[in-house]
Amino acid sequence: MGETVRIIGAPMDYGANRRGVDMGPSAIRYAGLADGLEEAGVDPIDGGDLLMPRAEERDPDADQPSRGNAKFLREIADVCRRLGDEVADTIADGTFPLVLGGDHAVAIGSMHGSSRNSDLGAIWFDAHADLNTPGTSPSGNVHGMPLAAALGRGVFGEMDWARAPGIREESIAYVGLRSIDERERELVRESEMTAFTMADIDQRGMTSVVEDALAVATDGTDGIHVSLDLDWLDPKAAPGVGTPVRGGVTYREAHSALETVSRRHERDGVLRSMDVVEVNPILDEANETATLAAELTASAFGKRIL
Ligand code: B3U
Ligand code: MN
Ligand code: MN
Repeated sequence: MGETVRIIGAPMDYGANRRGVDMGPSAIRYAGLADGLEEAGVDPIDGGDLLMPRAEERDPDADQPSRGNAKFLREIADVCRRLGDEVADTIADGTFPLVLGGDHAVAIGSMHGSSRNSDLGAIWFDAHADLNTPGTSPSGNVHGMPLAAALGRGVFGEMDWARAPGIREESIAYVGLRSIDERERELVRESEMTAFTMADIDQRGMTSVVEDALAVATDGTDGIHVSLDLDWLDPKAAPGVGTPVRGGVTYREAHSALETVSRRHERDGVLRSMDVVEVNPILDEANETATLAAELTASAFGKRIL
């Protein structure tokens, strides 16, 4: 057996504007995640789910940051702190943390935990830039802000601790961007991150783009975090997400991307942590999106056709 992968469920939907992503971990497990990982040659263990307070019992506007709007900030801060500890403990045990969301705000916890004792690059597979702050967000939904929080941008009040200790902007690469807010566009342009949009994938092909993204994220770092938001895919392949955006990557392109990551991992052991987020079974067709999420995760860990 190869490496041991610890599955950590983070059934959180406080960061999303639609309820349902809290069922993501359950749907991805049901879709055969553990079997797929075994077929990929890794040893999966299930760490269960983090406990979540119910949103119905909470006030979304309690503890707003002094500037801006970030709904359920107190709850998200609490979950991400606990998740960060769990991710850090998992790595300290010599085990690989695989975080199942939940909305993309869970990445605040995984990146914090994963970068506590090492320099970490990141690849962000997403339709969205997730670089809003409480001051720029049009929605107040924290799932549009995890990269800002992890980079220490903006004022997050209750969650100002969230800056990921070992992550630098220049070690982050986006792949597949296609939906960016007006003010966010400037933030991305002015940042030191590398942004590969859908247009780059159209022109150059997925494999070459992901190889470049890997070069960015591994340059001068100890390893990388991969964050896979299922809305990265075209809604035809992944209909069960909270914020579908048309014109996304195809089923084959997605597998090709994660296989490219796994080839690099086999060679250099670069992968440190991963999250798979934004699966919403309520909006799905026959658990199709969770099934794809499980398959893509197996591809990332080396499952091959032949
Ligand atoms: N950029 C928008 C929409 C959004 C971001 N991430 C998702 N949706 N999933 C926002 O609300 O920040
Ligand atoms: Mn996202
Ligand atoms: Mn997204």
